[in-house]
Amino acid sequence: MDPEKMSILRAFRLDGAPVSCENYGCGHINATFLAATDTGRRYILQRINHRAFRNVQALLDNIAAVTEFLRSKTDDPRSVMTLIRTKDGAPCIRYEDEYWRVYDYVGGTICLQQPDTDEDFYQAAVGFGTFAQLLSDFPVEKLHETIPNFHNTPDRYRLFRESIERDAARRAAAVRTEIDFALARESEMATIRNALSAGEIPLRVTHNDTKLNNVLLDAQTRKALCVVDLDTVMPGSSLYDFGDAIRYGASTAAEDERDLSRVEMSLERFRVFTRGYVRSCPNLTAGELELLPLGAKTMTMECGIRFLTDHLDGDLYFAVHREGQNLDRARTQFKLVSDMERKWSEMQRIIAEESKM
Ligand code: GN1
Ligand code: MG
Repeated sequence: MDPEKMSILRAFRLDGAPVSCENYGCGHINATFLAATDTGRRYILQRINHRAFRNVQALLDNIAAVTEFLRSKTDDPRSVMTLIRTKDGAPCIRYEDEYWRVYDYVGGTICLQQPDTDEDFYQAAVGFGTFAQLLSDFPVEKLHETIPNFHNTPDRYRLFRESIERDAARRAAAVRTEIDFALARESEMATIRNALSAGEIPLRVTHNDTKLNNVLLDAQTRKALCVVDLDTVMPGSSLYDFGDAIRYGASTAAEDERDLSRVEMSLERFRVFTRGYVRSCPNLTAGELELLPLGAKTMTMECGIRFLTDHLDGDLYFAVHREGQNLDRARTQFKLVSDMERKWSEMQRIIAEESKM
């Protein structure tokens, strides 16, 4: 094991001495490692990306508050992430200008990149829906915005326009079609933000990054067990969580698929996720239910412009493993948006049917 990680791990209150530490998972922002000790215990070690999360203390305060709250509502310790403190009692350590933290590893779980079956996706909805439901009486004003304006779609458009103007990596001319596709939908994409500002839909504690791989399923029962990746838990809208989950998990292909003919939004997956989400978070208002299809479209569009912005900037934010990967990601998102537009009336019908049950 490299000596740097060894001494970082040693700063935490682990059960046993660290013996191994390997790359883990496929997040685009933080660096994640799976560590083990000589007693056989496993831990998740993460280097927090403090260029994305500017206020690491605020982020850790949020996580501590939310996990404590969730723990008070459940008997199953595996269902909530546990932050491990350092030997000094701190929630992270600073090591050469980087921040590191450790979580208990939740064993006996599976983490999927795509649902194997509809039931898996239903369980993801139960995981995220239950998370929202359990946090519905958490005092939302106590949470910091760990990334200001994270799902403020009009602001994402503002940054997108600035990147087009700047054209730092000289890539704008080659992606004019994609740019025009996004700009043509700009005004519609402000609807949710406006509804939230006008108080037409409630501000809630939301996860804000509800990719399928951010909910762990129990390996034996294959039921939703634990919601992970809590860095973006902050005040938001249920439409963000619903929408982001559809964007990722209802797609028939990977987020960076290059063959766009394989990318579609599955109506069957849309239905099962809706069913799981509305059943496990039954206090969604009529206003929220009506906007669910637009939640899916807005989050998909927003993620697409974030990928395209980063492509224009020269790949500074999302980790890329090959040239053009952010552009490929943007294109899958735009393909999904087009597909949703084609399937719009069916999406609305599904919401009406599933929210009556
Ligand atoms: C990032 O960290 P990860 O990979 O779970 C991003 C999300 C995007 C997602 C796209 C803090 O999530 O907002 O939807 O990539 N997280 C942050 O795959 O920007
Ligand atoms: Mg993640």
